[in-house]
Amino acid sequence: MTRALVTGGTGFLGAAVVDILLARGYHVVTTVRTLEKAQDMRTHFSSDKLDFVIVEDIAKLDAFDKAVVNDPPFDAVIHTASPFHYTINNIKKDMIDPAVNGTVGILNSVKKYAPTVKRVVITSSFAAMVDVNKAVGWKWSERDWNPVTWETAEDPTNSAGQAGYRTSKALAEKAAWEFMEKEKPGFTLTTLNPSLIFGPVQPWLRSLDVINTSNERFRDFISGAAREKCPPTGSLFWVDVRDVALAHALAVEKPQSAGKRYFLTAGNFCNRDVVETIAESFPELKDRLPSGDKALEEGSYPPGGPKYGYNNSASRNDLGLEYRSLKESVADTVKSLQAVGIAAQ
Ligand SMILES: *[C@@H]1O[C@H](CO)[C@@H](O)[C@H](O)[C@H]1NC(C)=O
Ligand SMILES: *[C@@H]1O[C@H](CO)[C@@H](O)[C@H](O)[C@H]1NC(C)=O
Ligand SMILES: CC(=O)N[C@H]1CO[C@H](CO)[C@@H](O)[C@@H]1O
Repeated sequence: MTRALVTGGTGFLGAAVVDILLARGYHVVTTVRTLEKAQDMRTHFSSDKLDFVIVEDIAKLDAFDKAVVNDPPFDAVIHTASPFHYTINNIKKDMIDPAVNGTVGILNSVKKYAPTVKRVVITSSFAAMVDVNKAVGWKWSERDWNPVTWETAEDPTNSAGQAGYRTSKALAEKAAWEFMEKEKPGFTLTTLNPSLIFGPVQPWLRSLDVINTSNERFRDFISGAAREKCPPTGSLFWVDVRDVALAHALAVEKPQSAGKRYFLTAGNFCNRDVVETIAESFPELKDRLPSGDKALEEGSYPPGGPKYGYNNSASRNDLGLEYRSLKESVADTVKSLQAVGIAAQ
């Protein structure tokens, strides 16, 4: 049995990672900010498979010193915890510190206190790959790096709004690879770089905060909030949360993933596709959805279709990942949101 520490297990992605690890027979300990956060999850899984450890503030460099120590000891650590929202007051304090210190901090703690750990997997992001200078038509893959540095992060255009999130993820992933290079610890690192994540929320995540940045467009579609006007798509690529979660397990299990980063995406999408897929699968929701070319205009691909390509073959070949279709993902997302009571049915 593999014993794994998962950080951020009550987040949208972290919960899916815990779910899939337990299904694969792992013993899992997950970090939570408060024990209350763990209550709902506790009722879902028996305590001989799943445990909790409190880590209040992931931005503290020694935050994980105690959490990485377990009896029996861990074989693997999966770090999914990182802030993901665009409401930032202080970019350094609210975004960059938690992301970078959390990442370097956990690597340090594992090196110092958890010598049995052989594999560490970190959730990075497409945000750590984005380079706005890439020409239209570029084919994105894990070879691409966001060019931001600590110096350029000081420039407000690199740290306001969405750029702040991208900067924090890029600097955190760079710091992780620098740590590996410099410290040469006894474990290997794999980073995973998912694009925008859709997909069902775990049934034990009942509160509104699970909607968050990833699924908020679905809430607006099925509640009728976007009926008059489809919001702009805002992202190039999407991927289902269950595929991203499985990739974390596979990265622990497959030796060929050691020392690599992987771009995780199922492909291009636009909001118009999402709306039309919802209408097809849930005809009863039709009058809440934006309809007609005028209402759907902003959510459509630019004329000629998606402007950027992608290459996800490393994730398919090395990890053996097969990506779910948009139709399946959208249908399951809507059902899961209805099941947790988001937007009346
Ligand atoms: C994050 O780490 C830096 C040093 O790398 C330190 O100056 C800063 O105080 C840390 N932030 C927190 C919240 O501990
Ligand atoms: C796609 O990525 C794989 C793995 O990195 C690489 O071997 C292959 O050449 C790439 N294919 C194209 C068409 O760019
Ligand atoms: C779990 C999680 O990341 N929750 C965040 C969702 O987004 C709001 C802001 O819109 C944050 O306050 C939560 O922390």
